[in-house]
Amino acid sequence: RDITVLSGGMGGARFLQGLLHGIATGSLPGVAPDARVTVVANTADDIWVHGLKVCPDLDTVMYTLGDGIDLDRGWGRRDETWSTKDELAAYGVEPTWFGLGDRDVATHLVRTQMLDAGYPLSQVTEALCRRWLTTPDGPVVRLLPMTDDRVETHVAIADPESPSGRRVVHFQEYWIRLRAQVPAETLLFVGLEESSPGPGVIDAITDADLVVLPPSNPVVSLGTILGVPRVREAVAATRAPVVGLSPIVGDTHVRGMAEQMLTAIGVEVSAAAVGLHYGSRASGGVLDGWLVDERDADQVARVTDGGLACRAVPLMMSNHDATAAMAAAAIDLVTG
Ligand code: GDP
Ligand code: FO1
Ligand code: CA
Repeated sequence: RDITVLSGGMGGARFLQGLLHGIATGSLPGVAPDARVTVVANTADDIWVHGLKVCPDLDTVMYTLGDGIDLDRGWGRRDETWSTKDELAAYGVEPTWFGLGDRDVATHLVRTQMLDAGYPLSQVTEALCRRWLTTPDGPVVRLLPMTDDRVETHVAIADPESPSGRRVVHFQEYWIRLRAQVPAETLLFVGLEESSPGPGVIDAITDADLVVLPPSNPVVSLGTILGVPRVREAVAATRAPVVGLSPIVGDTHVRGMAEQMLTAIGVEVSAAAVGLHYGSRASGGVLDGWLVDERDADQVARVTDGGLACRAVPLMMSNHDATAAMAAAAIDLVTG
C-alpha cells in the first residue's frame, strides 16, 4: 500500500514517526509492513538567511525521521552548538534572532551550493536524504518538496510608525522574533499562485492508496501545500480515501501558532471548524474523514452534518504507540 502524507514540520514529523511505527509493528488495519510512505512537505516556511537557503519543514521531517533532530526544541540538530550564530551576532549582522546551528549550517551550505549549481530543490532534498533517510532496506520515506519554486509565507502586522499602519515580516520573524505575540492581520503567500507542483507530487497523491492530512498547521503548513496550483484538485480527485487529524484540541493548538493563523484567515479555532474548512470531498473539499480529540467529542455531530465521517479518539502524540493508534483510527475511519 502506498501512503502519501502532506506535512509541515514538527506536527507532521511526529505523526510520521507514529505512522512508520504502526507500519513496522503491523498495527494499522489493512496496511502491510512493506507499505511505502511518501511525504509532500511544505516549503513556504523557507527563508534565506546569511546567504543560505533554510527549509525548516523539509529539515524537520528529514532530521526527525533520520534521528538527527533535537527532541527538546523539535527543530534543528541534536548536540548543536551556536558559534557561527554568535560570531555573526558579534559582527552585528542581522538576523541575530534566527537560530542558526553549526551542524545545521552544513545542511544549508550543501543545499545552497546545489541550488547555485542549478539543481532544483527536489534533487537537493533527494541528495540530503541519501544521508538521513536511506537504509539498507531502502528509503525510510520519500520526501518531496511541495514545489521547486520559491514560495514564502509573510505576515502583515500592525505598525503605527508606517504610513499604511502595517508592516510585513517573514513568517520566521513573526514566529521566532515576535513569538506570534502580535496579531497576524493578513497572510501573504509570496509566489504560491505562480508555483508548480514539485516532481512526483501529483502522482504521489493520485496513485496513493491512502492520503493523510496529519495534525499539521492547517494554514501555513497544509494550507500552503493545498495552495500549490493543481494540488488541491489532485487531493479532491484521487481514488484514495483522504483522512485528516485535527491539530486543534480543546479549541486551541497543542503548540505553535495555528490559533493565530486560523484567526488571520477568519476560521474559528476549533477541531470542527478546521475539518469543515478542509471540507468534505462530496461538497468540493478535500477530506472523506476527520478525527477530533476525545475532548472535542461534542463537535463530532457538527462535522458529520458537514458531510464528513468523524470520530473522537485520543489525539495527543505523546509517544509512538499513541500516534500509531491515531493513524490506525484514521485509516479505520475511511476504510473500515
Ligand atoms: P510546524 O511546521 O513545525 O509548525 O509543524 P506542523 O505544521 O507540521 O504541525 C504544527 C501543529 O501540530 C500545531 O498546530 C500543533 O497544534 C499540532 N500538534 C503538535 N503536537 C500535537 C499533538 O500531539 N496532537 C495534535 N492533535 N496536534 C499536535
Ligand atoms: N524555531 C524557533 O522557535 N526558533 C528558532 O531560532 C528556529 C530556528 C530554526 C532554524 C532552522 C530550522 O529548520 C527551524 C528553525 N526553527 C526555529 C523552527 C521553524 O521556525 C519552524 O518553521 C517552526 O516550527 C514553524 O513552522
Ligand atoms: Ca513549518
